[in-house]
Amino acid sequence: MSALPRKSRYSAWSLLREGLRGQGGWTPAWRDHDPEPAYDVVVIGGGGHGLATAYYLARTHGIRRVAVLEKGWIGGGNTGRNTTIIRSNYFNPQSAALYDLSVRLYEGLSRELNYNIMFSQRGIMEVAHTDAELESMARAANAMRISGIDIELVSRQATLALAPLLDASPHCRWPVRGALVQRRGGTARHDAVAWGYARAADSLGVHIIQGCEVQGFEIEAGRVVGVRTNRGNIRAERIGMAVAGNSSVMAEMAGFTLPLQSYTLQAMVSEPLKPCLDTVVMSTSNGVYVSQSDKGEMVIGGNLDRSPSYAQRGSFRVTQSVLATLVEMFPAFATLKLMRQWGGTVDTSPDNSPLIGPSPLPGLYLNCGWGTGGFKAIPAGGTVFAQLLATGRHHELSAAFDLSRFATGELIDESHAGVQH
Ligand code: FAD
Ligand code: PYC
Repeated sequence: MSALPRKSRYSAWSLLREGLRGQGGWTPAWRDHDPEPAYDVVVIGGGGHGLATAYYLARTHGIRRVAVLEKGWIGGGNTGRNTTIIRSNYFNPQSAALYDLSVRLYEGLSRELNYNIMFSQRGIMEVAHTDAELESMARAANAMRISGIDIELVSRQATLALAPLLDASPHCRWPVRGALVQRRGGTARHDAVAWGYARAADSLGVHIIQGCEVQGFEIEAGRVVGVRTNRGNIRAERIGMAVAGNSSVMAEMAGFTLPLQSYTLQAMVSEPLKPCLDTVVMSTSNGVYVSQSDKGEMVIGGNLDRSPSYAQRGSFRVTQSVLATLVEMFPAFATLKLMRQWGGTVDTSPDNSPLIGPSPLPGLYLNCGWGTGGFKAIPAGGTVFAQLLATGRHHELSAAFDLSRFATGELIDESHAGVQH
């Protein structure tokens, strides 16, 4: 087993004691540090990718003079706003390899971090509503199987058995023809992923610095040597940016542009229900998906709001169309009350694949462009980005995602990889 963060010191008695005396004896899961003048590596962005990168830098590469700079609070970006779907059913072999590494790392993550991330492999399914859709799914399934992904094309009957609340009536709006199912897919608790990596990184000596906004870069002889922040300047040998939703803004500060567009992706949760859906259901053609959280809420999402925006809320038009389609697919949800709706800003690339690799500014490295699907990629993204930052060279799984693909034309088109592209 790898280097472990400290074991839980809390028994049932200590929990009761803390509850009665107001939690005064609990130690924070990670420490608050003031920035030091210099580190070996600075990671900008305290979301899942930034925190995982810092953890693997320390654990795998033994680099412990690492700071994670977060302008707000850790996990307060898309990591804490997403609908937590984890899967590796991607079409291209490069994507399948990267995302499947992530699923495998998720499978061991609670143990690795000694922190319960509540990974629930309840399976994910993409429903086919037409025979043509079923045919493309069959072809996609073959491609995924060649890449070693555990994907199954299942019959209408099996689909309805997995999600009995789907409308199965003969003249329904969205007939169920079958589905693409990945049984190892599922969901995890998003905050726990951020907190687990933060605690583990902290215990290995990483400085997690919240309320620290990067506002510019220090450049000497054409190379970045540090960042300017609201808490002073910090020098570093290498700097990684994992600032989903803000990547283009940060690139502009560094003097280059990225092939990214920023959009709002929204999600909603209903009032809690008794357990009624024990898998994740997605309808790619409708741009709608739903799962049930451990609290019982239906977690609902859909397509991007298609006007570039930095607003973290989304338009009512999209909310309404997602919900209308959901109710057409699941008539039983028609009377559900919606509790909350929110949005996150996602950076999407032209081929819907991430950008990982050196930036045009020497010393600055990119982990961005995950669009609507980067939560599932956190453990793998952290692994490959840590290797890049530690050595200056790509991990074998990240080379294909280098920015240079937009010059060579070697794109990795994943435009059909999710409901929301
Ligand atoms: P973030 O978690 O956004 O972290 C980036 C951090 O950088 C933020 O905390 C931000 O405050 C910080 N930052 C920005 N600028 C600066 C600065 N100048 N200085 C310092 N810090 C800065 N993906 C899936 O795989 N499955 C899903 O089901 C899924 N559902 C989604 C649903 C919604 C509604 C949304 C919005 C996204 C969803 N995603 C999903 C995508 C996923 O959430 C993201 O791809 C992923 O969380 C990106 O992680 P990150 O660590 O790169 O970014
Ligand atoms: O990447 O699986 C995904 C996803 C689902 C909803 C948003 N992203």
